[in-house]
Amino acid sequence: MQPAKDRFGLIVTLTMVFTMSFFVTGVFGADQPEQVIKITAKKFEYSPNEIRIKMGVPVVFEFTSLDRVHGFTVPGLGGIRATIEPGKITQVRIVAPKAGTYEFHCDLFCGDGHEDMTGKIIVEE
Ligand SMILES: [Cu+2]
Repeated sequence: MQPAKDRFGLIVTLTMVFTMSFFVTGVFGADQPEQVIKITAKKFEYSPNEIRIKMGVPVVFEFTSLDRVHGFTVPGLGGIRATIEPGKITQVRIVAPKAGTYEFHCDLFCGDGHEDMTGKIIVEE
């Protein structure tokens, strides 16, 4: 019966180590400010239009418009969307669950060239 007891002890130890590592991550994670990525929108482009983020790490996109109202949507990431208005800061929080390249685009008609107002989010593991 000794081996079974040893196994139980091992499981308890592993559980404690996991619990503590989650706790420690939580404590230190709280002090870490979320990464803010500033993006400007204007006819008919976003700048930057290629954004690299890490999988599972929350980031905040902070949009401003330099001219008129624009939209922002990422169909591949649960249809996240926002309306970007001039003179305002619009924040969008993104946590990408999977690595890959996700296209985003303006979904509010902003003139001739609106269709070309696109960009991509590259999510790295
Ligand atoms: Cu547009």
